Amino acid sequence: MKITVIAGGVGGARFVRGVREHVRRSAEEHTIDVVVNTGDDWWLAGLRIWPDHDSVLYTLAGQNDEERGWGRRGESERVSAELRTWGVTPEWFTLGDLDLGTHIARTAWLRAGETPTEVARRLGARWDLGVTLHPATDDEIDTHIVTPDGERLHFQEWWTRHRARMPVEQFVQQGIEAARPSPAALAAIAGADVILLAPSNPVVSIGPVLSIPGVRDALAAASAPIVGVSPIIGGAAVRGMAEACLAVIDVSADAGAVARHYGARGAGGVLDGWLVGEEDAQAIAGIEAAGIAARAVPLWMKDANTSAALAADALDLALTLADVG
Ligand code: FO1
Repeated sequence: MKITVIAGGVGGARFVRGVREHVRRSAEEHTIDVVVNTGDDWWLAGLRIWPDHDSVLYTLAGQNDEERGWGRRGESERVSAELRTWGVTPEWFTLGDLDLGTHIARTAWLRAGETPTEVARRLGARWDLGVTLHPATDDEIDTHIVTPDGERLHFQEWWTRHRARMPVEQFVQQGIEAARPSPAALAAIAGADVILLAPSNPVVSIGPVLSIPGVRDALAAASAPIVGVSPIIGGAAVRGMAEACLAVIDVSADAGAVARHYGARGAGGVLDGWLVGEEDAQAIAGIEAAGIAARAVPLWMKDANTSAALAADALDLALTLADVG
């Protein structure tokens, strides 16, 4: 079975790890393609940083810092101190020594003319990930926030320096109008037997992927059922600051509202099915009324078992929908 996951950062990485774990436990042949968000990406100290991609890469490689949720395990910060002293990186954004290795290699390949898709292939080849990572687009679509008084800030500054506390008028993906989905991302969507939306931030992780001209059409045309997993459990985001982001686009932080935000595929949206936490079972009626099949299952990904079980639940709903589709 060909599984394609649309994912962002930490929550997405954990979910993809669960899908891989489930697949490893099942006898059937599977491939897993991950279409990863590039809206978090930015240039810093002349290096191209891919936070969401690197979260998935390091997590699947077993090289991630599980506590911090980003960067490499066993990291040191000798060069980072020098970069700060030279003033090329700010106090509020740390590039660890091992992590710098990734950014320098990536930037060297990009400067040599390789596409982000090709660079992602090279980075992933170093470890036995069990999945293939595809940047959603080979174009730059860096997310910026626009404050109520019109000031523009890269998402990373808002997120890491201001911890999402600075008021936001709107999120914009800079350059989105001219962006196109990467050919690999389109192939992963068109060729999938099942498409899953990871429980990533709907606004700054899944949102930018869906805003790339052509992605929504590709999802609408996909023969695979599309099932998403709620990033909100019991009215609160599992990680990160999804509530702050949802408030900006006037979507309430609840499992049903996020499903309706994505919309039913039959009504111009992207979802056929949606998983909510057992705590949110009362949301199911409203989700089904919007034309989206829904189930309440355990959503907390505490370890390999719970992550694999969540993946199994998502695939099970997708296959049920494929049968009736
Ligand atoms: N997040 C922080 O809160 N502080 C940091 O200093 C920081 C550095 C960093 C370096 C590389 C990288 O790939 C991610 C990094 N992050 C940091 C996390 C990043 O801002 C977030 O993971 C995503 O952009 C949000 O999903």
